[in-house]
Amino acid sequence: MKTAIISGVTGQDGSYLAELLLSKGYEVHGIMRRLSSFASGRIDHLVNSNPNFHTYYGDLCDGTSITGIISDIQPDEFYNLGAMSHVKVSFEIPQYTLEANAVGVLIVLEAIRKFSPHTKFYQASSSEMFGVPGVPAPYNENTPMIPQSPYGVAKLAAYHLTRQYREGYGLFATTGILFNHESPRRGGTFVTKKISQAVARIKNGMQDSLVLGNLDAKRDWGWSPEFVEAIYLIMQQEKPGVFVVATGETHTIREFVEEAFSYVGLDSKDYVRIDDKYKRPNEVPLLIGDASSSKKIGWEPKMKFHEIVHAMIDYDMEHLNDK
Ligand code: NAP
Ligand code: G4F
Repeated sequence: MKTAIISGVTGQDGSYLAELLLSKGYEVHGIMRRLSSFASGRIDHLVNSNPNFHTYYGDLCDGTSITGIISDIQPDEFYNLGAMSHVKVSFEIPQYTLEANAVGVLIVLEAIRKFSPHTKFYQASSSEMFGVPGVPAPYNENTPMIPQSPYGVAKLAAYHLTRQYREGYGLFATTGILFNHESPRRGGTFVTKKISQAVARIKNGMQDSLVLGNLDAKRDWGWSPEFVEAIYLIMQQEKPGVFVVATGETHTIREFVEEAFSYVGLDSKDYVRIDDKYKRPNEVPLLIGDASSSKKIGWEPKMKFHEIVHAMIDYDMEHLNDK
């Protein structure tokens, strides 16, 4: 039985990846933070029912816990999905963002190097590492990376640490540069989920309006359950490297809003307001990916933009009273 550790197992991708690995016969060890309220809603169904799923308290900012878990389990694979993943919030807590998203990666890599060098390591890199306007699109692993947020800077540092441990120490340290990917499990403060939840609530008379920031930015939105399949494939390659995971299609936030409202028969102009508090000091105006590197290893996206919008709204319509 293969063993894997997932950091960030309580998150969107972590929960789908845990399901995928369990379905492939893995023993899965998830690292979760101790919080004062419950954050395990996405994995409760696994905790209670699957004997091959185990959880541990740990924090990427706490070397003792992470090093202890790695040296005890010495897994075949470590998927590093844990991160302070909100770009706007990273402007408000930049130091913590660097600690969790960059120093945290160093802690994991050092623990693997010292106590479990056979462990394959996957780093969750992000298209937010790109960001300069005027660079020819679509973006791939050779595109210049000049991030526009503390989040992007931290992810770029982690990207280079992963490369350096791969090249310097010969570790299987691999990475996927993933463009935005969504699902019903997306956190409620990311724009897609904020829109889909609001549309469901407005349609049912539970909310009057939706307040957003910049509607002109463009994002390449994919489907999280498909993107974790790419992550798994990247880890199964003979050699570690850099792989871009994207749909190759881009849409403005405005298009997402319009598609969402029109799906339930409403006009977005009647409900959407703009407030500068949701805008960022720096914005990445355009993201569109060239996923040739992932296509070469047999991965292709299937869910289309409008299907993603509709699936998220359908879910939120059915779960109106969920917290
Ligand atoms: P998410 O839903 O926000 O999940 C993030 C996970 O990281 C949560 O389980 C969170 O735990 C955990 N975490 C946060 N700080 C931590 C810390 N200090 N120590 C340990 N765990 C910590 O994010 P996601 O969408 O699943 O994304 C997964 C990874 O891919 C992240 O690294 C993200 O930056 C990266 N990424 C995401 C996208 C995307 O579009 N989704 C694109 C590119 C890259 P709590 O539940 O306790 O908060
Ligand atoms: O949904 P977002 O917050 O995602 P963002 O910033 O693109 O980051 C996500 O994707 C990255 C990959 O490219 C990941 F690495 C990262 O972890 C995260 O998953 O914002 C998308 C766009 C931005 O341009 C933002 O300015 O939507 C715009 N936006 C407009 N109004 C808003 C809002 N974003 C949020 N969160 N909330 C708004 O009210």
